[in-house]
Amino acid sequence: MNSKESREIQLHDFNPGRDYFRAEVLSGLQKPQKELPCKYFYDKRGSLLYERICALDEYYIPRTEASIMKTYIEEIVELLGPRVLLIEYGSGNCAKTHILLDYLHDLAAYVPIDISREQLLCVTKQLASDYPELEVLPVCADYTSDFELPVPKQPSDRIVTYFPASTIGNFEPMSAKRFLERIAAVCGPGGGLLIGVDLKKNVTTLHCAYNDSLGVTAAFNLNLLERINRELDCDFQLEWFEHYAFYNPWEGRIEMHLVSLKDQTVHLDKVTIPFVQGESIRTESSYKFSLDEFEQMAAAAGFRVEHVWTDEQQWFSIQYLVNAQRTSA
Ligand code: AVJ
Repeated sequence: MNSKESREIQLHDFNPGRDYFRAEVLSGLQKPQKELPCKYFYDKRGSLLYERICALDEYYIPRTEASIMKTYIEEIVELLGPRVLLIEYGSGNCAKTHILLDYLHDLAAYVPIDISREQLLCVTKQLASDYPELEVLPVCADYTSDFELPVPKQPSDRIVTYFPASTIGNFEPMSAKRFLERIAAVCGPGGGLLIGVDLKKNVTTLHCAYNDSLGVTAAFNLNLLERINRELDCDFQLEWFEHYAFYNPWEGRIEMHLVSLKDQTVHLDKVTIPFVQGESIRTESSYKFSLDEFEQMAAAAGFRVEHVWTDEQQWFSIQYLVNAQRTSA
């Protein structure tokens, strides 16, 4: 067996499966404010549409985060230290991770976690050829639910968790705190969390970022209904729903909705779900933070903010959080 074969990628699969998907969709559509979990955006087509969103001028997050990472990469890897076990939540196409993998010295192993199995397998194969010496341990899971982390062959000096792209903004505040607490437990006393946090800014920029002129975000949003029709045998008529995203200043979040353009009913299994004209399904929240707000949320979850890097306009931040018990690095 040659070395290529021995590096066959073993996927640690905790994907919750269709029944869990059906149950979450049914309970969301029966709430007074109908809602659908945004994690289900990322089927094969959804992941491709998200990549297209990341290339849009209006959607400033990826390029701003990448520019901060490129500017401060030496400082960042200095702070993370050697022989790190890097665990990434929501690795997606790993485009953001390459710069870390290039600079982090003698990485013990890399654990990409994502709910999109196809993309995870394809990305992991690419990583195996880009970084032949690196042990890559992919985990297909809904990281908001329970799953087991794989154990790398090599020992590591510390665990660094990586959560870029301000996906933390998709959690409601209490769930965000609970999720950060779970990550703090994974990091342990000597570890840390490198996280991307989108900051509050002028509303026009935010509005345009989620209502791009090419309609890619609208397609990304509507694709969720197409997926539910295909995988759960539902009968949403997509032409009778419209993408609607706005900034909610009271909550400090972007809200994405699908608005029903007429009175209609949708059927899932034997359940009939009525919609009145103008009624919406909330499909995503994207909270935007001030540095103080995020520091307070991190502290409530047992983290201390060790360092913050931002772009000149303070539109976005990359933050390194360490266990609050730990005295400074
Ligand atoms: C990557 C999940 C953070 O909330 O901005 C992009 C997803 N939604 N355009 C975000 C998204 C609409 C994005 N996250």
